[in-house]
Amino acid sequence: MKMLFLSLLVSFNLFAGTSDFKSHFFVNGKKVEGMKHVMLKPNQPTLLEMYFTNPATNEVYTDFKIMHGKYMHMVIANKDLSVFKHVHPYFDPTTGRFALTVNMPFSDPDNQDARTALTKPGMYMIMADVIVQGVGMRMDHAMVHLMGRADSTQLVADDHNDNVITKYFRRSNEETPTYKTIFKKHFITGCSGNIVQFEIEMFHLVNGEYKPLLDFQPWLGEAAHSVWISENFMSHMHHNMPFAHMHSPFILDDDDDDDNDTVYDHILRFNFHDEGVMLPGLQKMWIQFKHQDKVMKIPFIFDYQPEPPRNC
Ligand SMILES: [Cu+2]
Repeated sequence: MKMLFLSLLVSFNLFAGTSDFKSHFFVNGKKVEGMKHVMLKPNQPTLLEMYFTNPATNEVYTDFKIMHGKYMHMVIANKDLSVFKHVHPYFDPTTGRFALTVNMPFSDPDNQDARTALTKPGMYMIMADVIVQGVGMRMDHAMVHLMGRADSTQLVADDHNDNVITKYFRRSNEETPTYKTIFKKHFITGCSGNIVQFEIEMFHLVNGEYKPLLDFQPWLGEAAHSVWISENFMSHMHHNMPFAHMHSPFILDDDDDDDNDTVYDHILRFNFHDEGVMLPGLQKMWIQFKHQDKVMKIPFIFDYQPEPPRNC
């Protein structure tokens, strides 16, 4: 018998500037102060650097915990959510500094997004999360404006039928789609918010037939990662950022035949406990997984109308 492990509630909200944590963010050596943004030319090699201090002692934190295979996860998204990049700045333990030069090619497969991170004009939010040893998970963000004419695209919900979105995707080197996805979401309204569950069935075209996709390769320790951001997220950054980062773990074979099989389900499952963080309205969510040595990125756009939490 295979035992299905429900995905753990491995999700978190974005909060910045706590009493034990202050972030210092630099773009091309220039400090980004508070809510101000930095003006940049698109497509130029751009150095992003960060370090973090304890405001009580002014000490620089140098001890970080690896989470999902990396010391830092960074998401770069533009205002209309047409651009989403997920990269991993490099950590120098002697100085406590994290750095990544974007708009440059990397051979690192976990930084394949870096080459095209800041290319399209418009306003961007750069969001970084770390775990400081002995302090906990902390996040911060900085704003960057890429000069030029920014043509914004309106979010439009994906076609759906009874709340189910069926979408097809292709690999960048292919002409026609070879992936089929069936996206479902469920809400459970509780006392302190909503549990939002996403279930995404994955299929891959094999010999002209869509077969359940079972050969996910581990990417950053999980079967898949996802990031969910609400429309107009930039106008809400003074509060909790309407941003969720979720993971879908591998499902292990527990048939006790000691062959140490790992059985992969073709359904990705992501959970988020929304305590009023996400904004009602349109949402965009990207799932990322590694398949046939390429990290795939698949977006979904859907409506979300959370119920007010029950008083109990
Ligand atoms: Cu990451």
